Amino acid sequence: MSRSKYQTVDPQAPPEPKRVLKMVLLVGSIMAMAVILSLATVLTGRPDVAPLIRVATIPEDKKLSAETERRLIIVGDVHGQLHEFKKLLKEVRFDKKKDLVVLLGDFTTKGPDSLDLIDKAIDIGAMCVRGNHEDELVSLYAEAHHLDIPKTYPPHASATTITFGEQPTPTLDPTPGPKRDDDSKLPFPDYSHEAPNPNFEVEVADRHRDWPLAKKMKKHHMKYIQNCPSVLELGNVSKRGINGVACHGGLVWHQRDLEDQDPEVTLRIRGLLPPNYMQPSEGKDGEAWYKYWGDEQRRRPKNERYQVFYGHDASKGLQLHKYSRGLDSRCVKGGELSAYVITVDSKGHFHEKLHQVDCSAA
Ligand SMILES: [Mn+2]
Repeated sequence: MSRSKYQTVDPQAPPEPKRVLKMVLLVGSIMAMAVILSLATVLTGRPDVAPLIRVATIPEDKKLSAETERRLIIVGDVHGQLHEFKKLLKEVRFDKKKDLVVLLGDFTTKGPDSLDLIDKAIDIGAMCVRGNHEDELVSLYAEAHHLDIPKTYPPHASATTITFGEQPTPTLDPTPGPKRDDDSKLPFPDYSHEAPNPNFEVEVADRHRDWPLAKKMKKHHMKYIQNCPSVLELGNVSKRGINGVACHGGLVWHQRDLEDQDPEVTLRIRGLLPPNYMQPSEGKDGEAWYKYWGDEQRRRPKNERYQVFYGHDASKGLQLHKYSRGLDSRCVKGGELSAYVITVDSKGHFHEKLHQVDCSAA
């Protein structure tokens, strides 16, 4: 056999045994490498951290319905108080088969059982919005796993409005940040380089406190938090055609489109500053955002009005107004845990009821 014979291969001819062996070895080693790589990913628990979703809508089959007798159970800041959360579910006679629970953010940190609370939320199919404390956990988790801190999806990008429950397509490059020499020497990350919204203080003490929690978080806990948008549309919540919307802090009245609301603001706002009350504040200065929100809704056609369900403002406590329902009633500080339950009957009438459980018992 001359050498030249190998250079003109007849495609119809059966492959040489040696060539087949080579191919098998090549394919085999590629497959083995892929298995090793994915095993390493599983073992190290290497997470994907996706950007914050601005606006999501609850799926049609989870919206309020007279036929299915589904109820919307909206719960204020739980802060890892699993015991009280279970008590509240019992109090409202939660039915996993038909009811939908929506968590208004800050369901983690401060209290004793943050990760078990997330597991419970997953188990009962609860939906959520991201609180400032979950937002902080995302950045701590990214830091703990040497990932870049994910950005927010830009407004009106195709990926921003998704049906809740779908995993968003991460646009973050999951390339790890610089590896530290010895992870055990890292007491907590250095945040001095961060320049957040100047109106919002960086809660350094909170970050020190929550660093161990972020390191304990498993991939599925992070995935749950990542699926909590900054704003969640709840569908029709009143006979007058008013839509419900959930967010942790609040909304600014002068942004008509929900996608134009700044997520940094919706997670943290408490007040609006003079002179024009468009400038948000997280502190106690200025006027409550919801006063301006209410006035703005009255100026809009009824089908363009929103009733906002929110948490975050423990110092003001329970705040029930026509176009805003503040449900942070200080459970983690020994107050109450609140749930707002909405139902619709066969005549199309909506019913609302507030339920609370005491959080002061040891
Ligand atoms: Mn908060």
